[in-house]
Amino acid sequence: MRNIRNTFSFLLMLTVLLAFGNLNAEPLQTGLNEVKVFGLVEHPLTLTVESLRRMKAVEKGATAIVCDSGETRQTMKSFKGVLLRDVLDSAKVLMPNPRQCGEYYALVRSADDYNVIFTINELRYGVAGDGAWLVFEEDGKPVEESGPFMIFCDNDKSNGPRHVKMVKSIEVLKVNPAVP
Ligand SMILES: Nc1nc2c(c(=O)[nH]1)N[C@H]1C(S)=C(S)[C@@H](COP(=O)(O)O)O[C@H]1N2
Ligand SMILES: [Mo]
Repeated sequence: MRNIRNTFSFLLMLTVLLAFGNLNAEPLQTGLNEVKVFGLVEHPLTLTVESLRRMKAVEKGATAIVCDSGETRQTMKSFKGVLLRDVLDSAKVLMPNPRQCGEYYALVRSADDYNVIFTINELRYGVAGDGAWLVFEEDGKPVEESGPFMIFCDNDKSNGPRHVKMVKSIEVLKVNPAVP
């Protein structure tokens, strides 16, 4: 009897602890409070808002997310993020044969499986390198519905299609040849 009572009060305590523990957690909608960077990299990373703040974080002004149709889907007064190129440079892409540099890419995956690739070459040598941001703050606050992390390329002609909300991970991969 005593044992049963002890077990019961233990379970009750555990439930209360878990419930209040959750209330104290950051108010994130998706529960995705980190971005994993892995694959063909020397240093796999687990990025959080705090670790991104310690990187080369930049704040930029008013920006609109414009769909392929021309429709403006979202406007931001400002946003803060780290260049995807800088994220990949800190993970250090493993490329044993530099002649194959054109075959590497970063696959950005989201919680709802809307995924986008950026090639390593376009990030290093093209305009997307200066425009593809891993964003963790918008309008001076944590990114809400689309966050806590999103990636988009602010110099894309239409930046909606390569806007990835609820970013979960960034995988570095090399293309696989198709089987003829
Ligand atoms: N995770 C995720 N990101 C996404 C999408 C999506 O369905 N899931 N839709 C994309 C599209 S097509 C556009 S135009 C922009 C803006 O879409 P929204 O109006 O649904 O936010 O987000 C992009 N990012
Ligand atoms: Mo879109």
